[in-house]
Amino acid sequence: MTPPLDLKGVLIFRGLLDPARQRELVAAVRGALAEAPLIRPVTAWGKPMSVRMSSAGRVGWVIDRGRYRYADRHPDAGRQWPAIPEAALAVWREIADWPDPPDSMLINWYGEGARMGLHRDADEGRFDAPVVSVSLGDPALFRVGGLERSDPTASVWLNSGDVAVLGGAARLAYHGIDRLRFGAGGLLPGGGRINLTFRVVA
Ligand code: MD6
Ligand code: FE
Repeated sequence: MTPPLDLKGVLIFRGLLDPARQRELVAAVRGALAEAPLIRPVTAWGKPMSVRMSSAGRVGWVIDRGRYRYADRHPDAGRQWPAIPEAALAVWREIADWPDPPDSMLINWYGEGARMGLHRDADEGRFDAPVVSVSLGDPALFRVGGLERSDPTASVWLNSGDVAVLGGAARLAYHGIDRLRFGAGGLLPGGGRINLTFRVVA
């Protein structure tokens, strides 16, 4: 494997997933979304997010009346989340350097104009395990900073098949998605981007 790009401690494995694996993951994600439909979360500030979300696994990330937490049920469907697809677990095993499977796979869906503001992934209750992130579909401009929101940032375009790992000192680094090159990816008919993030949750 070619060594990863190191962006402020975030490791980026370019092109880790070939097109066949990307398509397999998209099909698996569509299967999960049939059981756990995408939601447009409303932030603590009352603003609907531009990214739509769902989850798979033991727990899923939700915004519940302005509070960010992991819930064992889909808020609308009221059912448990679907299992994390095997094709997705295989990526975690390959790259996470962690003995246990993740508890949750967050599914982020970006349509035209969607973005994600600078944030930290800090709702997991433990931060020793890495967060692993898979990009599928259109290229996205990924920004990484430090442990403080005001720290300087650096950016890189994430392409379909790239895998990013936020671990070690970078586990709680600020990061976000500034914009997409909508329709430039070719993987998803009609354009868009799927981001999968795997988390170990207390
Ligand atoms: C995205 N990613 O790529 C947003 N979080 O669409 C994240 O928010 C993220 O890439 C934790 C770890 C890696 C990530
Ligand atoms: Fe994140």
